[in-house]
Amino acid sequence: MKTLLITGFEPFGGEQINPSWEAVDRLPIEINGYELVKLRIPVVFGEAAASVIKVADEIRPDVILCIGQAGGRGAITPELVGINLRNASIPDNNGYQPKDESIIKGGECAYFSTLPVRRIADAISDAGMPSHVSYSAGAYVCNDVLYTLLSRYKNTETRIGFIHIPYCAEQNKEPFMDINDMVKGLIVAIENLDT
Ligand code: PCA
Repeated sequence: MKTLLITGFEPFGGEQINPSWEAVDRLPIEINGYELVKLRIPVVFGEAAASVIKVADEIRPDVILCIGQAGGRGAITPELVGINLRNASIPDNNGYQPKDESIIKGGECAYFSTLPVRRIADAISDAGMPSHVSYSAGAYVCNDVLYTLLSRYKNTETRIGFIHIPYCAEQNKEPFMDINDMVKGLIVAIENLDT
């Protein structure tokens, strides 16, 4: 059995819930030969990635897949790239609001995800949920996690990916997606982690 470390975020930006954790929490614990280890992580620059790495050091997962909310998007969007930039339009949950900072000073500008993002997006679409590859995870905490993990696990066997999902119905925002469809989409993603 392989191990998948899968994360969702706590709420942020005045929301009561974060659909990323709601969806991760609803996933079965075994999919496609992967045992899932679920982790709820803080919306805090630096700390979010550190909390993932701490658990990954213990359990040594084959894949780390992080899920985040992308308000304004209407589709499930696997991220192709993480960039070495922090720029926040709202403070994180620790009150920190960086403007045009590096995540890792002197680090590479960007890294590509080491998951088959095109295949994952196509498979989710084929299963009936809107999905497409995204070429920017933004410059907030989600990108912070993706870039930091890609840097930490470069040239290792551990593969890294990030998927943004829309608001869910309970948040009363548009556009939104039914949480059950997001769960279905994530299951399809996990079924397509291996090329
Ligand atoms: N979305 C934010 C951070 C936490 C989350 O769920 C983002 O896109 O950066």
